[in-house]
Amino acid sequence: MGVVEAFRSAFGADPETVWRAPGRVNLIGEHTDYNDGFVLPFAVPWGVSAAVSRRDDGAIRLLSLQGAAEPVTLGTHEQATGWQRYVVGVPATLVSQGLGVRAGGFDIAIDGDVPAGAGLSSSAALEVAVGSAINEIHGLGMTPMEIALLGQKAENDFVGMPCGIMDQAASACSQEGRALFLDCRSLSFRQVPLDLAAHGLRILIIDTRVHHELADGQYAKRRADCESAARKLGVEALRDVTDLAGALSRLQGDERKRVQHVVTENHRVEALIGLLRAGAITEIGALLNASHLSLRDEYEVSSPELDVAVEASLRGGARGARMTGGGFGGSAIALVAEERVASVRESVAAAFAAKGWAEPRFMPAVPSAGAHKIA
Ligand code: GAF
Repeated sequence: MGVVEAFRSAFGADPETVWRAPGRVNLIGEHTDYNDGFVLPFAVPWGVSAAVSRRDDGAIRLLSLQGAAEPVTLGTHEQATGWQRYVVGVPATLVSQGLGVRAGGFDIAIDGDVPAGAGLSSSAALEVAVGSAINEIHGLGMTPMEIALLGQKAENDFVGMPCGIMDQAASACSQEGRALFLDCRSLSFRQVPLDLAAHGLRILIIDTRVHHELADGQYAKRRADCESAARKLGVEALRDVTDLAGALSRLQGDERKRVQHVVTENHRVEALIGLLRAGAITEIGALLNASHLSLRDEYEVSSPELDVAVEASLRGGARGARMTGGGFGGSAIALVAEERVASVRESVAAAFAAKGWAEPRFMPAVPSAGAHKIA
């Protein structure tokens, strides 16, 4: 059953609107977004559809096609649990910003096909799909970037995850066939053509199927390390460090390592953009590899499974590979010539089997459209 039929059978009427918003992978620029830096994500073909109508009584009724057969009714946003928080956080944030939307007051049906636990930002897809639908039916006139900011604030304030803007921006603003080059300080962005097929290339997502539970606290800790280092260096954000050697000489321990990663990662994003602009996409592999080593050794957010996925991809003939997203599990990406895809998959599968780990899942990452209305 599709999301419109499910909405109709649960709520007895057609939805006012239906929006679909995608998940993302990040090509490069990891843990730079909350340091006012640069990122280069793109939307993936999997996403979340949200069918939405207003209600007059202030209640919110929620149905997930991947959840219980019956909708839940929430009197207030505080009653939301689990995935529901990402949904109700969006109207609750609009209310808290005084944008004239009543708390609750919606019927919402959700249908998602982002592979669960793969680190492909199903939460951002959920926020952006719901935000886009509410924006339309309330006539709020928000831009896609404003909807992304709304989703980020909902996740920060109502879910308690201090994420940056990358995932929601990728979901809201991406275009098919392009990556999104985003300056996370000014929020200006450019759509960068990523014609993999024309160069005989694929980006393979390797889902390790592992998510280490320490992830959430560690994300906040990385962010706090960066903010503390920026204060010590007297800069607004690590984006503003221009003398890396000088900065490193003034820091110690974790903060020193975090700064090393963030500053060099920003340079890698710009270098990769330069190669794409020169039509040299086949040459970006070394930057992907360097990004992974920096995330593993300086930022310390990789995991044994991600490291094995990257190393085995390279042994199998990938041109480059790295973990993607927040880390501590989830997915890696590998840039692979079409004729090497089978050998990369075999190499990674064999390496996982040798460790006694469950077989990883492989998916082609095709740069896809950002949020759009589907009904
Ligand atoms: C997660 C966050 F949600 C993003 O904002 C970003 O910081 C990413 O980790 C790391 O680059 O996906």
